[in-house]
Amino acid sequence: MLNKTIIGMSNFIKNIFSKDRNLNVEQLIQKKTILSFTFFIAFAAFAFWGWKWLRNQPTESGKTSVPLRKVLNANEKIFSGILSDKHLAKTFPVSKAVNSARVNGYLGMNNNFDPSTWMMNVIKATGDTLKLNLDDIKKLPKTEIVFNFKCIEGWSQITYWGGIKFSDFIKAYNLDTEAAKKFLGLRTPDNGYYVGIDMPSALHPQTLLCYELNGKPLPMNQGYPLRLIIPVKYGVKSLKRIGDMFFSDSKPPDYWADEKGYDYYLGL
Ligand SMILES: Nc1nc2c(c(=O)[nH]1)N[C@H]1C(S)=C(S)[C@@H](COP(=O)(O)O)O[C@H]1N2
Ligand SMILES: [Mo]
Repeated sequence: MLNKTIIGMSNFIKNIFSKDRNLNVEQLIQKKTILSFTFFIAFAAFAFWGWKWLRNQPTESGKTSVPLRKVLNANEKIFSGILSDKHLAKTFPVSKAVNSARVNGYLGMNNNFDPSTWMMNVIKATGDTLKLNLDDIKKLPKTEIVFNFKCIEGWSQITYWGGIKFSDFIKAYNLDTEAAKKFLGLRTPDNGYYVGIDMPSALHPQTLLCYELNGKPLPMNQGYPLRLIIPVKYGVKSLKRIGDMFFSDSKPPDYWADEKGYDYYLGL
């Protein structure tokens, strides 16, 4: 009995290493089955090991692991170049826009805000600050856009906005030195919400400093008196109620990228 088993086993092993042509159909099927099973187990073990390895890698301030972050950063590089700054977002006739646009996100929109004293602080490269009120903004040619506003949470809405082109604003206030930096930083007056935007996307012809929704002044909870509208990015980047604006070559703090590890660019 034991002998039989040993002979059986040794034949079995021998068959695995035999050339196919020396085997009968049954032995051949057995060999192929064993081999594919072995490869399957080896692959699964390898994948599991890889996954364990990835999970045990250090994280940058407790978020995405470093190797994964490297891949995401590489993706960012590729997509921040291809998307956002080159193409135009699709636009629609005003009749397609919703009458009451959804309100989403209240960070930095605190109730103590006093609109009568609002000014936008444009912090220049030299360090001095240009203070502008809404009339200074409204002096520039008005641009309107109707586009599909997309939130990263999964909803989208065709909405109708009015304001000035960010690129016109840069020209009108001689901010070329500032616009030569790599990033634009924005924050609310209370610093409760903040975003960073790559300069090519900020200068994109559809990016607006926006003061109107549906032909009327922005409602309070949609960023009165002035917000960003940047159709080539997800909604998170369209900061409501601009307080400060600054320019830098390094990535400005960005609420969702810093807090949740979201992609920094969020281009569409
Ligand atoms: N100040 C401020 N701006 C903000 C947010 C926020 O929480 N606070 N949320 C962002 C997100 S996630 C989206 S989708 C849009 C929503 O703009 P809406 O309220 O006009 O729909 O605003 C963006 N700008
Ligand atoms: Mo959003």
